Amino acid sequence: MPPGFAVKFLLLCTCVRAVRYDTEEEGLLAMEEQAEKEAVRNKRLYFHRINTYYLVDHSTQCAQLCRLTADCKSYQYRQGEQRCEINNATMREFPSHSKTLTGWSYYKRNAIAFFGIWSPCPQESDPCRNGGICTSRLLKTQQTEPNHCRPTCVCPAGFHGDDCQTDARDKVGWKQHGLYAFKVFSDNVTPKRYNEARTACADEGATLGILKDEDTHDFVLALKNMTAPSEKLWIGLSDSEVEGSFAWEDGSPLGDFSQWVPGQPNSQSNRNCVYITPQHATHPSQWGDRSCSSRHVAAYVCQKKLSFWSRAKVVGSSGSSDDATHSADRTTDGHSLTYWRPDDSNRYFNNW
Ligand SMILES: [Ca+2]
Repeated sequence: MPPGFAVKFLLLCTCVRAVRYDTEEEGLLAMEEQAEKEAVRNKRLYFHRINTYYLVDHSTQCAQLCRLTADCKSYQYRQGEQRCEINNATMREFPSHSKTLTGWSYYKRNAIAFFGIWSPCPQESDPCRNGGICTSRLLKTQQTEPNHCRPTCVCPAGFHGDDCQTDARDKVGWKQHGLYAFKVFSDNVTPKRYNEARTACADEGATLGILKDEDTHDFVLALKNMTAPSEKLWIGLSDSEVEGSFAWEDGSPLGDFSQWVPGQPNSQSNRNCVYITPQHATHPSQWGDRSCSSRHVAAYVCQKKLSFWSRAKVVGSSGSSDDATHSADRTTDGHSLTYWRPDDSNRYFNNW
């Protein structure tokens, strides 16, 4: 540990009020510039990945995740996928394990000069599980964050809960596919109408499944065929808003991908909701439109986004919990160096 780091760390955890970080953004920009100079473009290291994080919208965040992971020796980031991979080895150690792959950038752990902007938690007060990493948020000035000695857990995709203790990837039927978890529900005794299925998904913190590509479609079909192969299945697609103009539940129009049964949709104003046909149908596992109030569709699929940040626990510097819990959604202010902002505060959280 460099000597300067230890000093900064001590200052952080004793909450010394005199510490000011007016130049945090300049600091980040300088670090980012330096790191980008050291990036190895279009390279990815294989076989040494110890964690993957999604929804990481900047390489600097990936640097932080590496920095806060004890075993991290290198990291790689793909902007297009907002994907950050943490490795416990370097390309220099395993040159034959690196491959050329467009879009990836590879960095050594120390690509970013580090001067205490981010701090790990003391081990004794680290509540994070399942690969979650613990960090203290640190903000621009002492005025904007009076309680800056608060470790929070950053959960890998697929985990959530205060301490990243909940594994959402494979629990009670939810299965992870990319950034989402899907679950097929079925009840052929009291089948749900489309809107009832939509409400049932909302009760799960989810939406009806959005199957914009073949990969996702096949994934959902596999789920369906495990639990409800003989049922029809509502998906989150309808033309209720504008007849003939099908749109997904997220508001986006039906794109290039579709799996209509030949002759469907038959564009009737009383057939606005889309289902997938049963496995034994004449045209198995394809799409048809039918009345949204039909009770002949006994299954539906819900999806929910797996959050990179979920609920972040706030603990005191002594390690004791307090009641404050920050829902750390990503900010929407468009600032490239702004990461997440707890939504229970209107202060100038510009970091985490
Ligand atoms: Ca219609």
